[in-house]
Amino acid sequence: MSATAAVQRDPAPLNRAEHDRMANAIRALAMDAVEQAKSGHPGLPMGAADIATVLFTQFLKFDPADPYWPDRDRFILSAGHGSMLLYALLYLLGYEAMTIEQIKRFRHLGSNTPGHPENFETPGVETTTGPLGQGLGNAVGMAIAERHLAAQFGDIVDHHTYVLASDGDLMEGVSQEAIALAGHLRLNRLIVLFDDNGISIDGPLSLADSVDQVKRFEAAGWNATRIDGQDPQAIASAIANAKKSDRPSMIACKTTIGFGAPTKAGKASSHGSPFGADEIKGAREKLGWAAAPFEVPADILSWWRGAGARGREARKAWEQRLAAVPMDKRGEFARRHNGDLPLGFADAVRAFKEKLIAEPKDIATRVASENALGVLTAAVPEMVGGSADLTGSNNTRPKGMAAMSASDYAARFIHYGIREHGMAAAMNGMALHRGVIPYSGTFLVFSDYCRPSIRLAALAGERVIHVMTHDSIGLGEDGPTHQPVEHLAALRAIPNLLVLRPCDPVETLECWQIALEQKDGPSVLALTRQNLPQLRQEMATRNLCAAGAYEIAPSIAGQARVSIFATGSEVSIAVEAKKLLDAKGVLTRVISVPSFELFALSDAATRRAVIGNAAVNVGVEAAVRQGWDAIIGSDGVFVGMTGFGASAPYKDLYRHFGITPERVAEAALSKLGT
Ligand SMILES: Cc1ncc(C[n+]2csc(CCOP(=O)(O)OP(=O)(O)O)c2C)c(N)n1
Ligand SMILES: [Mg+2]
Repeated sequence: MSATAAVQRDPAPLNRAEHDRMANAIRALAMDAVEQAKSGHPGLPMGAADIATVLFTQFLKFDPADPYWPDRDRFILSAGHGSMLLYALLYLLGYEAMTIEQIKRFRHLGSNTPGHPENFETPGVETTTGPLGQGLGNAVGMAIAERHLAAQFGDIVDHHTYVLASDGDLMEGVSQEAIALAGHLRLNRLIVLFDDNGISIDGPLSLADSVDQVKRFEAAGWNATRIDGQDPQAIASAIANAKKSDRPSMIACKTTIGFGAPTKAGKASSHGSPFGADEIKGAREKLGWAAAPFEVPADILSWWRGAGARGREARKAWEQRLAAVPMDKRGEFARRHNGDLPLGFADAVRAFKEKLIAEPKDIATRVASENALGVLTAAVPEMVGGSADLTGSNNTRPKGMAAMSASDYAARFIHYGIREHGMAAAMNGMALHRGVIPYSGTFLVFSDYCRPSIRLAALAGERVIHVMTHDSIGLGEDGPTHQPVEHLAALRAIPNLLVLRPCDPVETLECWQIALEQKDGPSVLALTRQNLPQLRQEMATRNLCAAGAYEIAPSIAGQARVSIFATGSEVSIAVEAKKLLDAKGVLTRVISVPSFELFALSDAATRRAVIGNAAVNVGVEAAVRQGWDAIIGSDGVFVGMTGFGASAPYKDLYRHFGITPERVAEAALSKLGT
């Protein structure tokens, strides 16, 4: 039997000696790369090498020749610190981009082997992990996307999502949200391999944890089991069973961190630092690994490459299945997978904008968003909405949108439950899976509960859209616990995140258009609870919000002495203030600033023209000043919040905190010295 044929027996286990040598190749590469980089985490790759070898040689459906094949199984290394496990696998399996040179340059600038896995750097890496728990949350979203698309497209979508999760992943709170959601939706294509090594950085897990993880998963509706994670037969039969389950599965694989290291195995000291020459020498002896650093014996490499070639047939078979799908459906699948919006999208936006102009309405922007969603979700069938138990408040469920459940995966609205973090992490996974555009709903103040996932969406360049309503003291009586004041500034601080705060129904539609067209990054739509006047009453085919800032109310004659910049609900206050100032002969203009980020992207001349050269610049936003100086200058006047809000009807709050047209006009006049 040839070496290649040996690994093509599927899913029968390899013989033990072959298995051990293949797993040891991972261990050796991990030790060597960490040693050379003088930093990194050898413990996890060494402990989990047996799990990975069984999964990748016998079960995982993938093809290194086409890393983005839509129907591949997804493998998520949630414990991103174990990145060398993944890089070793990609190299051994024959992913072209993962050369031994890249492994040698682990953790160095410009390599595709960064400290923690980044999907945008490395073909074969499905998501960006490192912050523990996020990968597990992403995987739930991928498993949702898989079931959803399978329900819509049939057997051209038919794959599993596997996760390798560590103690840390399961200790993080977000894992509870993810697990509960997956169990509830009975995502049986989701299989979590728990690297149950009982060790974290501080030492044995017993220092800080005594949860029975198997019982915990079972309580959430999973199929869960415990095995010896160093025994390839046990691993293979547990995965085979999990694939038959009607629920998501968790396999607690008892492993030894740093397996093979003579003095550090089983200890926290193997977690996150190079072993040193002596320990590596001892490990090589113990594992029977005689090859030089970064060398993999030819027979072992060819077994691995054989395992890498295993999925080619499956991909070809899939291509045939796809070819048999009627052309329009196939085209639709490809469009969604590529992330291109439907051809009719721009027309749908324009037609709806004309309608908004023809029938102006003084409504809250959250209601304007619901109205826009009615049109947009009809035009863009890949939009999958949701809310973290605030559906009626966030207005994210347009009429007629059915709720997803274990018996209806084709439905497009997800009741995420009170799980903002799990929701945001799952949305990242949905976007990375491709084929869906997820949008969510919660209150803006709870963006804090989503923030770690929003940050990763921004880093990884994922199109997820967060609808965040109740975006200021304007929410009123619920009081300061629910009134965001620093959140706009905090979100604007995240690179590659668009923060969009529209002022009326037309801007709301434009902001939705921007968010949907933003293929390589996330957006937050900050929307009001309270009604606002419709300020935009003239048709503009162009998306005015796309400039980030534009003059919404020009000076009535000649040069303005005051420029008022405002966002969202404060734009109408600015327009009222302008009337007061104009009446006093102080010519004023108003600039709506729906997005600081987009404005910052405009060229300097455009920015200068929009900012203008009035004697006084005033900024108005019911939030803290941080970030505003870039627009109004450090000598600009800011009317907003300086601390937390209060509980009262919203009009009383605006008066109480001095965010009124009168106060804005006074502030401008006093700065003018008149
Ligand atoms: C949210 C988050 N907090 C802290 C860390 C830093 N950190 C990296 S690994 C780790 C825990 C290591 O334990 P475990 O998850 O069991 O991994 P193992 O040591 O077994 O490989 C911690 C605290 C992190 N990566 N993410
Ligand atoms: Mg551990």
